[in-house]
Amino acid sequence: MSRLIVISNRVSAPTTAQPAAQGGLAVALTAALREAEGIWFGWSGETGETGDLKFETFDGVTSATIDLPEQDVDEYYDGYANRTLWPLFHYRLELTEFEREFQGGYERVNRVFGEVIAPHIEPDDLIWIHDYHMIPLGWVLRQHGLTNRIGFFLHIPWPPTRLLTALPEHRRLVDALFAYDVVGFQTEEWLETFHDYVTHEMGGSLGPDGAITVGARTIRAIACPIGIDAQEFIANASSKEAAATHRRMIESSIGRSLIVGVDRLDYSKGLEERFNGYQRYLETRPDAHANVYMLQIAPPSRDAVQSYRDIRAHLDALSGRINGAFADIDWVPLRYVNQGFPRNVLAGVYRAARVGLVTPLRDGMNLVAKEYVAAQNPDDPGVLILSRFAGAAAQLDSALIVNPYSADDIADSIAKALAMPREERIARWRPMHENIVSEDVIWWRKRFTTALMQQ
Ligand code: GDG
Repeated sequence: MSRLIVISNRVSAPTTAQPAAQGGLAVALTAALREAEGIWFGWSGETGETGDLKFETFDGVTSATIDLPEQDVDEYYDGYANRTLWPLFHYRLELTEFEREFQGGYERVNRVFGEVIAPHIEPDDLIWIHDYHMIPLGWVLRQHGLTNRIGFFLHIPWPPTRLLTALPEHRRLVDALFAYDVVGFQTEEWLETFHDYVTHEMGGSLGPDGAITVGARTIRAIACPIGIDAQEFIANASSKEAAATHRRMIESSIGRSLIVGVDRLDYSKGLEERFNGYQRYLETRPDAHANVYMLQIAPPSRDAVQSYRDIRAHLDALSGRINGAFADIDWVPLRYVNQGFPRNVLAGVYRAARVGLVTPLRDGMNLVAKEYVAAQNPDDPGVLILSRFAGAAAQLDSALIVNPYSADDIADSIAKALAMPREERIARWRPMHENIVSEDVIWWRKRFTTALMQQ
């Protein structure tokens, strides 16, 4: 059996410092690495001289990391990845920064990764590279003479051609994708926008089974939606900790229905628009005040980047205004919490919530939507309100689908969700649950690696 090599910006395999794999992706890839005796390569998250790879084998899985000098972190990670590609690929041209140094740092770090990783690759290893931080890495590895099967999976949206062409050197970035054998996107929609670029900007042609030819090179591009570790999450939801959290939420809500949001603090998640939608609900339904409250969990992320500090300040002010305007002596309409919680606590929160509000402005997939569904009580499930612009909406189409830019649409959907009879809640929840169980993260991993092996 070939070994599996995973390469991503950060490694989330279990280590001595972090003994349990965190999150579905980590769990799925860790299981595959353990079976295939593979290695997970990436940045350690530490700043320092690059030096040699540090290997650690823990619980049957080997991870190998390097440190990066401060300049590389600034230009590659905070710069090109998070100030150029992330906003551009989430359709936020006005937040996108175009600096030549960022691109230089990005390509330099990808070259460094290639140099340090290539000597550890064996001829029949299957290589799977993840996400926008590492787009050129397959090409770099080819320059080192590797002829292995190499796949790339993009976790975020693929932007429309007219947006992507705003990126200086966009063609160079996309050309690099043609070093892979298989390129995976979260949804058919992102795959179609990729096709559009290839046919209009590169003169490429589309063939059967996802084949795409540009010049002499043919690759395969597929839609391969990521799932969650459904069994793990269902078990989480019935754990002791989840039950204790559930009780705590019910007690503290004194009979009011809970609406929950859980997101990294990121402008792509539509938090400001969500708060505005909730505010519209409170303004237009004064009779409902006694019956409802909202909890937004939003652990801060990427706070080295100014646009993230800005969104945080906006949300602080907005949540304060909403509570100032609507709170009563015994009721706070919005609990806004800037910290992370363990996964089984989250599962208990999801289960206690009558409504899951997931309203990103643009999202590759959105795993919170899937986790919310997985955590529900089958006999009395809550209602998922889901943005049409989340990749997850293609699979979870029996959710209440909303336009996240419309405060009225969000407000009306909250009202509809809270009034929804149990039979309708069950009828909407069941097909979503079936999808989450059948197309889980293991299914995703197998689908991608099978495509890669067949190529
Ligand atoms: C990218 C793409 C795509 C959140 N708060 C806490 C916590 N979380 C966990 C959630 C969920 C994960 O973080 C977030 O995943 P998302 O999919 O919602 O979003 P991104 O971080 O933007 O992920 C996205 C994903 O990659 C996978 O391909 O779906 O579109 O943007 O699992 O539960 N976890 C814990 N405490 C928290 O407070 N433990």
